[in-house]
Amino acid sequence: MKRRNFIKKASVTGLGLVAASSTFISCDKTSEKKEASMATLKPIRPLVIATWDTPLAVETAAKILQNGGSALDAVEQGCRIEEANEKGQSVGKGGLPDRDGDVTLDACIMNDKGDYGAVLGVKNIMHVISVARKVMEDTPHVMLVAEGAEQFAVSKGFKRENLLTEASKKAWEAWKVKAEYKPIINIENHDTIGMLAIDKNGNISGACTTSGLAYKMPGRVGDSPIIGGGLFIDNEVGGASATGLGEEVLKTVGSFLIVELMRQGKSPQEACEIAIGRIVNKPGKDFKNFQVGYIALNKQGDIGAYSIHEWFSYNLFKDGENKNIKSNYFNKI
Ligand code: SD4
Repeated sequence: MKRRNFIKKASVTGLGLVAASSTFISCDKTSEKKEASMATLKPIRPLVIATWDTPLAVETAAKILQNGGSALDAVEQGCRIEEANEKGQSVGKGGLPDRDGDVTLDACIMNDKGDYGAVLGVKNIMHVISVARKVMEDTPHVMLVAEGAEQFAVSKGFKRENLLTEASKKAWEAWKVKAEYKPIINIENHDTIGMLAIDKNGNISGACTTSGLAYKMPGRVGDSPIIGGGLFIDNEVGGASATGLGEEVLKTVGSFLIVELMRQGKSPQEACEIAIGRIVNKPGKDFKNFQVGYIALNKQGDIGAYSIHEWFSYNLFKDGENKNIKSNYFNKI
């Protein structure tokens, strides 16, 4: 469609173009390419997508966007809901501990300018997503780990608290009886939260927060706080986030891969499927006993989700509705 016609059609159908042209300029500055990308634009409305069954977190983020807030504030506040939810045993307070009984948290956040902040292996601080934001905004660094991150958090006014709830302590004590160390497929439909959002200006940010694998080796860190692994945002293109066995996500740099595939023209759904394919199609890869799930969105507000096994779902706030949706998956036995 010619640009002139598209704009005419948009105004007839009442579509609001959030088309500050600078938002859509990509590396390729030829006018034809720009015209083509303009023609595929849909109206951008506040949109939030998050891993698993996380309705309250998504609703919290969506409210911020509906009130004109930024995608960055939305994803931070959304993730804080899960961090404070003691029933969720993979995130924040109530997270399952490592082998030694210590709850250690990982988180990262990325804004529309491509800035990034992360904390790894942090004990005693519940809202690590906000500590990650402080790393991004108040330090010249991108990552702080363990005691250094905890000290930094305390210096910024975060309070130390015990993150091991009675329920998680009991589960750990039961695990210790056999102390079998193997990652399991999540079938509880609730886990690490990765969240992506587009605000009214069409800007994208993302966040990811987790307590990592249950009963992990002390010091083990997965994909969730690693740029390009558990999360990647490129405001010209879109964003992606991961959940599941972090080692497999990291070995394929999953979220970065998805965003780069979208940059090359793949839809978010196609990109998620290719990224899962990179894992399961490795020669001899036995993927039966682990799960990986991806979510993605692009600049136009199209979304994608795909996992290795069944049971992965995501919460989506779009067009004013907040829904939990079952993801499509690879292993249809
Ligand atoms: C990790 N990816 O630490 C996280 C764990 C997770 O669903 O997402 N579990 O490997």
